[in-house]
Amino acid sequence: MTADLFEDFTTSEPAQQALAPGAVLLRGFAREAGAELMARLDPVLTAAPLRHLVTPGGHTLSVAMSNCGPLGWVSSRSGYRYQALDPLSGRPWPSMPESWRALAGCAAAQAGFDNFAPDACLVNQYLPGSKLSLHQDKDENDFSAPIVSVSLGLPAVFLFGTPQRNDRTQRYRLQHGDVVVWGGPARLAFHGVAPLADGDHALLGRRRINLTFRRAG
Ligand code: MD3
Ligand code: FE
Repeated sequence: MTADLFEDFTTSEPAQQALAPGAVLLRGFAREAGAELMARLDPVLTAAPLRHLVTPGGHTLSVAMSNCGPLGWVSSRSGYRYQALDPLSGRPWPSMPESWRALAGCAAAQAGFDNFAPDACLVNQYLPGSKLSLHQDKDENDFSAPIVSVSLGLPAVFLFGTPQRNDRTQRYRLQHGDVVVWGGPARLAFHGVAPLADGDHALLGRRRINLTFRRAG
């Protein structure tokens, strides 16, 4: 009871936690920068609105997505790919905010990946009930670069397995400001997000935003 009550305030949770070989959780790494990161979100989403992508199998994703940076990840009936133009507007994706790029670079360096130079940032918006099924991120050209993920807003239960789909998964609760760096042997691990529970976050309201920084090209 007492432990639950003070979960967020104890120092029993180390600031840097290895979830698996190559996967480093930096609890609260983006917490202080949260408001600044969010201030850059509106202009990005005005230029490239959130949309529900369709998978090659014909399913519509419950997570709404957009991108910024030189390349953006898109899905359609014809497949998954990174491309320089937003298919909605026919124009380049908005540029990656400097504060976003800097935070991702610092997190990667903290986890042991120097000189991380992301050329794509996928923006995921979860509303209550949104989920992401177990998948691998393998549309990037260079698997030696890590992926850096930044969680903002409502907490989510994140599922994390191995490069074998049927291996059992670990569950972690990712909260506002948590950053995870996925590199090395964790880079091709299967992962997903359980349906988002409803709630009301002081800064973001009834949603969760996840930013993933990638070296795609
Ligand atoms: C582990 N996003 O955008 S972030 C995705 O919370 C994605 O929106 C989830 O999976 C989200 O592709 C999870 C954590 C994450 C991102 C990429 C990974 C974990 C990863 C790539 C390899 C291994
Ligand atoms: Fe993923």
